[in-house]
Amino acid sequence: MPLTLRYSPASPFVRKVLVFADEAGLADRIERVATDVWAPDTDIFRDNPLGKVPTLVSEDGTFVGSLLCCEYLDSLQAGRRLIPSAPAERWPVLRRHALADGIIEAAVAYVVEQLRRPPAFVHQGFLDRQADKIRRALDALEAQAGAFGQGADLATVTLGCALGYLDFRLPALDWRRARPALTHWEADFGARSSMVATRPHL
Ligand SMILES: N[C@@H](CCC(=O)N[C@@H](CS)C(=O)NCC(=O)O)C(=O)O
Repeated sequence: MPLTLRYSPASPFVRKVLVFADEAGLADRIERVATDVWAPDTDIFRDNPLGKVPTLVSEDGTFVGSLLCCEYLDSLQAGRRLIPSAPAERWPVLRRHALADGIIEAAVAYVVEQLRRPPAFVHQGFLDRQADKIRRALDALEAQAGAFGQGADLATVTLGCALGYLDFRLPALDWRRARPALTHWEADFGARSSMVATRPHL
């Protein structure tokens, strides 16, 4: 049975699952079903009561949320795990993942506030709060960038997608400024075929 991914080409959370699948050698098994979760007649609720992408439908059930999708994909692959199980590797990867995932979460909240609300209701204080979260998390990751390496794991995949989303939706944030280590890391990681094949678009 194929793995069916409810998918949107602009979603960084979906991209995370696609890059993870590719890095795990499972890209061929994923069947994408284009899904506009914002369309009034969307049928996403059939698979996900929360109305979100990514949602991964498999013979083992439906997986909701990017982390769970990645965990499931990792369990299907025979190679090196992208979510390590040995504690010495596992906790650093999961801690970095939480920061990178939080950047995506804040960036998506920013974009939704800006694009989905009538302009008169957009709350500048809310936008500033999200931008501050992003900046602080980037600074924390900048300080750790030496430990990332160029290999793919849950954290690096998520960080690559977070930075790609900032370029795509929030270029004015200028995340590269004063962050040379992340800039250098992203230039290499962003050139991986899994990243190039999943560049966000509308
Ligand atoms: N924590 C979830 C967040 C997923 C999410 O927020 N997806 C957005 C698209 S980027 C969505 O479907 N939003 C629709 C909504 O919030 O109703 C994950 O890791 O997958």
